[in-house]
Amino acid sequence: MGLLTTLRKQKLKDKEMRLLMLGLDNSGKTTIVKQLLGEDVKSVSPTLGFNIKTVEWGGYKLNIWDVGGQSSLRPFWRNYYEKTDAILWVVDASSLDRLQDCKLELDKVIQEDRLTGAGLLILVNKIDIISSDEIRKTVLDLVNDTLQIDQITNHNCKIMACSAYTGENLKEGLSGTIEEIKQRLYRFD
Ligand SMILES: Nc1nc2c(ncn2[C@@H]2O[C@H](COP(=O)(O)OP(=O)(O)OP(=O)(O)O)[C@@H](O)[C@H]2O)c(=O)[nH]1
Ligand SMILES: [Mg+2]
Repeated sequence: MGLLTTLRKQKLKDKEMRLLMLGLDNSGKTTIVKQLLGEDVKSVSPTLGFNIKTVEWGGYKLNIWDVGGQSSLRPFWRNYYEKTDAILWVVDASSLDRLQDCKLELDKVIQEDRLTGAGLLILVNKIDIISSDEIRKTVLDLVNDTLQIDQITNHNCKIMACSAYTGENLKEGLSGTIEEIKQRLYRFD
């Protein structure tokens, strides 16, 4: 039996998924993981390397790789691509002036061969700072247009506004991505 077949069989047995969380620094990646783990969301500091956290999700083990997003750390992102089932790309709704930078980085990531086939969930985080539904929609449209989501064809891409502070939309957003991974990887269960 080849190594890849063995790895796949082990993965099926363990019911594991590997989620890679990326995005510019300060967008809220670590805070999102804390919210998912039920930890205190108000005590975070910039990630200088990476953290791996495991979240139980309906009988599945989600291994979430949370990687620091500062520009000096971005060249290291490629070290984490292997065997990724989905990319969680976090956008900062309070820092829309950085959207072009965000687009440049996202483009590099989605063109990576090693990430081909991985799902892509764009989480527009910190939506709690905007209470008006109309402005929220305007922000989502702006992110959608600037990141040119419609033109992403090599990944199954979804976009969702969320808040790591309140937890709003976080589980709903993730569940779609997890269902999509299940159908791809575990369809013979
Ligand atoms: N208002 C609001 N602030 C948030 C939210 N999520 C994160 N923050 C704040 O944004 C800042 C950055 O959060 P982090 O989780 O450290 O961001 P990060 O993306 O992990 O940053 P790096 O590790 O440097 O890549 C912190 O001050 C958080 O408290 C949110 O949903 N709403
Ligand atoms: Mg972090």
